[in-house]
Amino acid sequence: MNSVYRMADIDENLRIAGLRPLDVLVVGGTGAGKSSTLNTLFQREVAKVGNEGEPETMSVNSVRLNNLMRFWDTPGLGDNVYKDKGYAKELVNVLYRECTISDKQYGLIDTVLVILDGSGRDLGTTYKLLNEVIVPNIQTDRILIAINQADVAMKGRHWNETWDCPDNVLHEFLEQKAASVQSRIREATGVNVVKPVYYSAERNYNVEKLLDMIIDNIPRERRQLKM
Ligand SMILES: Nc1nc2c(ncn2[C@@H]2O[C@H](COP(=O)(O)OP(=O)(O)O)[C@@H](O)[C@H]2O)c(=O)[nH]1
Ligand SMILES: [Mg+2]
Repeated sequence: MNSVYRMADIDENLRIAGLRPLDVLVVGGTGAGKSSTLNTLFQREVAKVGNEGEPETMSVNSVRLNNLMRFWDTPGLGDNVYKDKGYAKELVNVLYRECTISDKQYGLIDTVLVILDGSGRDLGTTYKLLNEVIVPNIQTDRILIAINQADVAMKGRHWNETWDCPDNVLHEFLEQKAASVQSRIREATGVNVVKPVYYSAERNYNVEKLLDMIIDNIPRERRQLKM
């Protein structure tokens, strides 16, 4: 992804909100592809990618895409209960981190991007993360959902290797998956999220759609922590 992608739109949306940069917290289960997503967005290795169930991201790190957007990579949820408690605590800490602008305090994180592994069926970890950690600690219209690993959503079948994109069957499957994730999140958490984007960090497929979702949903105002 080009670091000047839709720069004027981002700039304009941030100006309306009085924000700069946009701070995006990236969360999700271990292995969903959070770090891979950042590497693809940045077109270089900004985050360590795990393998064989070995999570690589041990703490919260931030990287700037340009002077308008900053992403916060986090370790995953779902390794074990003990670590999950630590993870939840760390996320809550970040969600309550403050920044000072013109002598006023605001929440540092503007948007939470929840990444799902599109090849898995189990959404339980993500519902738990949303219900227990995210929803209680940030306004729900700041939560965005994205489905990664679109290339292996049907176990690698129906991926068109020539064009490096889904064929019609997989495309239809992904459309339905996005709609069903959206409605299941509504049922499980009560949150009306915008329709999730599906993409593949590994194949660099639809990654611009992921950025579009973030850019088009930039909050209209700074985040108040004390209400
Ligand atoms: N097939 C496929 N594999 C992916 C994709 N994104 C990430 N992976 C793989 O999933 C594993 C976990 O990725 P990682 O970015 O470390 O996940 P994280 O724990 O959420 O940060 C790695 O082996 C990646 O190569 C994708 O879009 N497609
Ligand atoms: Mg990671």
